[in-house]
Amino acid sequence: MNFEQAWLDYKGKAVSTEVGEIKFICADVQDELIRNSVKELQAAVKAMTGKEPVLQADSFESKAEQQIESISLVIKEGVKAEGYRLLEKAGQIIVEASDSRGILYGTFALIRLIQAGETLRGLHITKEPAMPLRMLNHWDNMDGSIERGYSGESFFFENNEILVNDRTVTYARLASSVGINAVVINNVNVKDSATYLITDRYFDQLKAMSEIFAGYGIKLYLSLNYAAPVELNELDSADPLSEEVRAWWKKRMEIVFGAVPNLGGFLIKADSEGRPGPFTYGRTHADGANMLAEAAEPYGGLIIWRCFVYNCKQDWRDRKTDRARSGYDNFIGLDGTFRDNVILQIKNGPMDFQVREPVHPLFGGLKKTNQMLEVQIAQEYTGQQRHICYLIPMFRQVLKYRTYVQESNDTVEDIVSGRTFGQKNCGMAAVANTGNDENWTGHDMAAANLYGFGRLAFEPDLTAEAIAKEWIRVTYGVNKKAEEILLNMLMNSWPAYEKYTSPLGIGWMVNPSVHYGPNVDGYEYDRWGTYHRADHLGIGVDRSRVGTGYALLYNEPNASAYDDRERCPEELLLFFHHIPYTWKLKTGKTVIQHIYDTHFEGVETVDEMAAGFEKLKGILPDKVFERVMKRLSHQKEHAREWRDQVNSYFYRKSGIPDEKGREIW
Ligand code: GCV
Repeated sequence: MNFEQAWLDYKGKAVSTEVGEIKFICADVQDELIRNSVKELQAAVKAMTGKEPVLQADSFESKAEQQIESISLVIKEGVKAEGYRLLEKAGQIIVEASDSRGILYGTFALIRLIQAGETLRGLHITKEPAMPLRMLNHWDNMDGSIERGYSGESFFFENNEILVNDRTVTYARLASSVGINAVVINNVNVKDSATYLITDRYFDQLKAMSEIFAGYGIKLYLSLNYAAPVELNELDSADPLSEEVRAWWKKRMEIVFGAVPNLGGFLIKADSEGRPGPFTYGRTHADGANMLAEAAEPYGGLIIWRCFVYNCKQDWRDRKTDRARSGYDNFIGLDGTFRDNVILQIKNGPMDFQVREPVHPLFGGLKKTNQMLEVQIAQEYTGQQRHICYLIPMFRQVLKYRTYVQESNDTVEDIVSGRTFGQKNCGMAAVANTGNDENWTGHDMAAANLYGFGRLAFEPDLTAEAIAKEWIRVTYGVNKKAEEILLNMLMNSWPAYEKYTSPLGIGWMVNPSVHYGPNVDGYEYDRWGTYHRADHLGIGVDRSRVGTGYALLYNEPNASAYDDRERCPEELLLFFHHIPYTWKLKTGKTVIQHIYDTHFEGVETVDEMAAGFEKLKGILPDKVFERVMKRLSHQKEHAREWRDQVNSYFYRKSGIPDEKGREIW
């Protein structure tokens, strides 16, 4: 299948005027990453100017200081690992870094500047990545399907085989161009053939893939089946304290790390949604994770252990069990018991990637454990890449959230960057939104989330707006009108989606299993622990001290604020409290009126987005325009469906009419 180059399509892009003069690239290309940096630069400059710069080994003394004639890639101490410096001196552009990954990131940064038409004169920029691990988690299955995939099939797997081809290389280029340095290629729900990824059935292809990744500074990771010794028919137990099981994993790790160079380690979903884990043997998550970590340790391997553990067979009548508590309750008592090469991977919120959730209380709860933040750019609950929903503003809010785990350096960003506890094994992972669609992400606008995630993990101080602007420029060139319209669409998209879907932090209200489209009671009488508890008087889950007590899992002052319905941030009000429809919000509106108003407003914003986008006909490539327009018309219609179902449901429950007398069914 054909595929596009997304933001690495350099043709026809606006260019800094100085670039036309670049004749030479100077670099010592012993290292593959530097070779790839040079290749990228040559291709970029050629596509943008028509002239390919010549590679020369020696550094270049500019003779004509008036022009910028060369770009030099230089390994030099001075910037932190993986960081880079960009300088312009007497007509020479220098990309400096202390390692070759830094050179690669610096090169891509330079290309971005050129694409965005920035001047290169007087360039003096130093950047160092905030987070050590900047990771993509693909939920790709080996039959080619993708769990929660909305952009076609997998480009890693097909018919239980691993695919290694041109697309692998372009993928690696795209990922590394935004600073991604780790990729898990298979679904965390490891079943069937995927269990065999750690056997010689797949080593040749894995090796080939991992070598391509290595050339772009990316470590390959695999999701692991916790019960592999049993499911591979080699042992009859996976008990983490059994000597036989421990020896099995030691041998297995020796074999896998020996066969697949550049393997970073493993991601594990255990005792969650039917996946096997140490609970089967009466053991803890620490027992399980540490067993694997000990086995992987000689090879520098990391064990990334997910905290998404909850009872998915709850009785909806039970008001005491609270799914939101479960990640915390399962892991907090294990703080400090994990080996140094274990990282706990924690979803941004305690439920499951809803349009609005509080920050997971394990951030700020755990003090002696390596932690990673998991977000989802696959838009499972946020419009499935048929609706526009630019998620970087949400991720940034999560990163900037103060946990009060200590007086300063206490934000989620501080924790996952290693600043809070001095940990080096930490970072941020996103569930990927790619597939084998021509444009990689199904919705062209969803590429902003892929791009933005990498950029944010590298530089969390960039604003969501700055990232969006940058993405627009590098993808569609510098065009004022396109920038204004697309930026507006992206920045309004998450607020709009929140408005026309579930209100005030309550979440869910989607069709079970597919998680698309409105169904207010879809999960109300189900076993998944995801309820809104609406009756004729009010709505919301009481998670205060007199409810499930979840609010008190936070450090002060967050705990008291969440616990108190008067002080609870209103966007989370129904997550924490059961509130009467007549309750007055700070805007002066009642909860019910807020529900009606936001649902009408959300739809209006989508209409405005679509009207704005229509003006880009002839400005964006036709193909892109058609694809986005088609999705926007679906979004317009589908947002109305959300609005009407949610508004009608609450009107019928409460019997309270809309003050503005609009049509409610
Ligand atoms: C990979 C949610 C999704 C599942 C997913 C799970 C997880 O429940 O709906 O498809 O499984 O999260 O994160 O493990």
